[in-house]
Formats: sequence, structure tokens, C-alpha cells
Amino acid sequence: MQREQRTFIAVKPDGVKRGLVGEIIKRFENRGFKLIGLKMLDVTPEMAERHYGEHKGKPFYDRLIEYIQSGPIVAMVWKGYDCIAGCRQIMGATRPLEAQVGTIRADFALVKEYNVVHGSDSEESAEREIAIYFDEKEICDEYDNMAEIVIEKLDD
Ligand code: IDP
Ligand code: MG
Repeated sequence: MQREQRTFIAVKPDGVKRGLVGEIIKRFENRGFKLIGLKMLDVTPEMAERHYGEHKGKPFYDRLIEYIQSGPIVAMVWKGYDCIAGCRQIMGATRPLEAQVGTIRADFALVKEYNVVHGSDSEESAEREIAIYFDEKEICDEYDNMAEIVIEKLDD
């Protein structure tokens, strides 16, 4: 079944520091997804805890909270057909060695702790994460792009 979805994607601090913002955006654009929200910001402790609440209690939680605040992130909202799974496919598996060659994490990361990009894993987490970083007024969904043309073709 076709699903038009929104997802939250972030270039994590290591990705920003390494100058990978353009490369990462390009990969989602190339696929045909539509960029509808974009900002650079420093994650606050409150945002970090809301974002990664599901991992609270895990051994890596404190390091993860520290990592996501170790420099600015580039926060994005993307939209398109099966956008959540599609963006996760472009990102690759959490552990770079398990990620397919050609994915962001296989191509640009060495270890799971510093894996350069975040992407929501379900519709529920996408909407929850978008709300942490964006006001709906900041989302620009009123322009046409290929993603919508592709969806129209699929509907025929
Ligand atoms: P995901 O980013 O692929 O969705 P999650 O399991 O949701 O992976 O983990 C969130 C983030 O926590 C990962 O992207 C990674 O930065 C970090 N992380 C996950 N597992 C570990 C671990 O075992 N050690 C250290 N950091 C981890
Ligand atoms: Mg996750």
C-alpha cells in the first residue's frame, strides 16, 4: 500500500563537523523525497532527553545524550512515498559494518557511536520527533516537487 509519510532526519554533530551536510541532503533529494523543514540548532538537554527517551537506562544512554549535544545538528523534515523506511534505507544500519555499502553510514561512519545521521523509525516516532524540533509554522509543504509527481503517477 502506498503511504505518503513525513519523517524527522538529523545530521548529527559529527556529520556537521565533518562537512557532510550537503552530501547527506543530496542523497535524500536524489531519491525524490521532498525537503519540507530545515534548521541548524544546538540541542538542549531537554530536547536530547525527549528525543532519546526510549533509550533511557541503556548503557550507552549518557554518552548518546552527550554526543547529540556535542555541536550543532541540522534538523530536517522530509516527506514522500514510504519516506520513513526509504530514509532509513538510505541511512543504513545503526552499526556501520552491518550497513550496506552505498548507504550513508557504510560510506561515512566507522563506529555505531558516531554514525552521522538520525532518522525516525515509525510514523509515531516521526511525528513525536518533528514536534520536538519544529513548529508546524516552520514546515513548508506548499510547493510542488518530483516526489508529488511520482505519487500522482503511482495513483494512476
Ligand atoms: P538508529 O539511530 O539506527 O535508529 P537506535 O538503536 O535508535 O539506532 O540508537 C540511537 C543511537 O544511539 C544510534 O544511532 C547510535 O548513535 C547510538 N547507539 C545505539 N546503539 C549503541 C551502542 O550499542 N553503543 C553506543 N551507542 C549506540
Ligand atoms: Mg532509532
